[in-house]
Amino acid sequence: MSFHRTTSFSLTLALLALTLFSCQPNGPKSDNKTAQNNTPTTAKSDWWKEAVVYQIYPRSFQDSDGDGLGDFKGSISRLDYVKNLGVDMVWLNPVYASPNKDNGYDISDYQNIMKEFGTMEDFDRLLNGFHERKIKVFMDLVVNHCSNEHEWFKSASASRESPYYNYFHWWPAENGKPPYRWSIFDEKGDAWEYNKATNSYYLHYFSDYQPDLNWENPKLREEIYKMMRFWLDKGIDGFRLDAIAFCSKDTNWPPLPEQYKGNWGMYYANGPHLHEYMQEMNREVFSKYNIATVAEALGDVEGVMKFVDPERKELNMAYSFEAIDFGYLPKEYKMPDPKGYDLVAWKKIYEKWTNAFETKGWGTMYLANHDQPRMLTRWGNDSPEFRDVSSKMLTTFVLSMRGTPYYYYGDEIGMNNIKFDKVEEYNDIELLTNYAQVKAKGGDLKRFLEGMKISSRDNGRTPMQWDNTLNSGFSTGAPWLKVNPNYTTVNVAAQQNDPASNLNYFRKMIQLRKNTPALIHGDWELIDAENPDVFAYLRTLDGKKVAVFLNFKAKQSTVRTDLDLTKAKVLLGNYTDPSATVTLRPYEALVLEL
Ligand code: TEU
Repeated sequence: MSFHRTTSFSLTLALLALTLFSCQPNGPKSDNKTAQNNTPTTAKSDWWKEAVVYQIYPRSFQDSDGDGLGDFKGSISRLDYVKNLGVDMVWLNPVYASPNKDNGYDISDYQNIMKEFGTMEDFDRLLNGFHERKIKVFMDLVVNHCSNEHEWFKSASASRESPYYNYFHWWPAENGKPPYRWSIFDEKGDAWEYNKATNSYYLHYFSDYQPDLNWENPKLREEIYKMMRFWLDKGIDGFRLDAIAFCSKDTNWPPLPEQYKGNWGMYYANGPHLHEYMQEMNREVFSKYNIATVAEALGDVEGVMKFVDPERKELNMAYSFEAIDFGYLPKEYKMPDPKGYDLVAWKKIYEKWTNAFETKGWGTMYLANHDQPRMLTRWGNDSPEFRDVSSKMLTTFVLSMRGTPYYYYGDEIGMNNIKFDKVEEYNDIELLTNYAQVKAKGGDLKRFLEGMKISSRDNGRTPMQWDNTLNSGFSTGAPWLKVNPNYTTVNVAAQQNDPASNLNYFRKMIQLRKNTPALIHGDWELIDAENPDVFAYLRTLDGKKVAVFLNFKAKQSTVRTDLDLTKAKVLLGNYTDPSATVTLRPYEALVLEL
């Protein structure tokens, strides 16, 4: 008896201590601190496998103060909207202090908030608001590089004696010109930038405003882990690790291997210590929290598997680029092939990636994000006749594949590319760099801008279309990027109460995924793989079979299959009167229980 009393007394004390410890004056209480189960597993209980992720680009979601830029107070006013979508997790694009040369992907202070978005208190309220609605939050973390306005870089670039000099990669000028390295956002395409004060060159794989951090320095890594713990202790539920595949470098800077010429990103993405660092990060940080992590991972199936193979104890998920980068003409800046894309070849890419994670690891599924154009324009058909059905068809695709779906804000109402005519209308550093390069080479600028109408990143960054009032209800001031003029008809208010709308279709499709374990965990197998018009597959779990037929063309198309549809039940379709058939109307989507 007395033993029990003592035990319960100490338990009460322990609980009290724990409560006091985890109560932060400004922040929400951390609820992510259960130790991560690191045993190799493909267990069905890993919550992030069953989650639907909704990506919010806060700069374009909702403005509250009329400065034309989205902010936290604005996002807070839309919490119930997000809740009512039925999503489980939100990915927030970077919200840290930043001079915004690359819209937050150039961080000047990792533990502070971008002033345009609000304060840390506002962030805490937003995080709390999501948690109260049982929605988890992923932070986007950019640690391959920081901003040239970060205190570390300011100090490092002032003197070689700075304690932060070795937080970056330098090439001393007395050794001559540095060995060539390619930069994605540099007009000259040169990743080394000369710095007078230190008489050395610093490395930047992105723009010269984004110096690469030196991961080879253990002190830098420890700083990063400490900063990650700061956010996790606040209670955030995971990280999307931006450009993380680039963090390890071969600091002997050998000449680029011949096979990577023209595809240098792939070479940079597989540095010699990359996976040691990921394992260290897991040991030092991730393993201590019940969170989810996703890498922006370039590379082939084997390379990406290394991030997500549970036995390696690195990250949970990764997304890759092969399918999303498909269908562009080679040797041009994302110029879509005017002949369209080859659906059979595209399906094979999905087959390869989906099967790769069948027994080990876990995949992701997305058709758009802040680095991509709108999925409706790129992969569907945004003409007035087909925008509605083709948008719903793509939503069906994203939410019926194996792998955690990442769905981009605005796609649920069928937002499409704005297709700017003039370069002055764009904001994106990538486009402006590429434009300057084409111009410098005397290239065809008109052709470049035509291609950008389909592929530029700004197409996916225009403000959310809430209603048909001024600036789509996004802001009372001039928006930082133009609102798509079709907001007068394509908006949330117009779709909210219409049961046949895109928005309500998205909600239904989420519920269907949640109520149909075969859509989440089931085997995945292509049906009629060589069909040039239809993307069809079968999901099977414990004897339960669900077939998904997606017509990707603006014409009637037929699925060739031996599957018996006589007893099939339509679980969902994007036309008002769907029936279980192999003959599909333009862009028709059918989810059938067999
Ligand atoms: O993107 C990393 C990356 O590799 C990009 O170059 C990507 O391939 C490109 O945007 C496609 O057009 C991440 C972020 O997602 C992106 O927004 C940033 O601009 C970039 O890192 C630099 O931080």
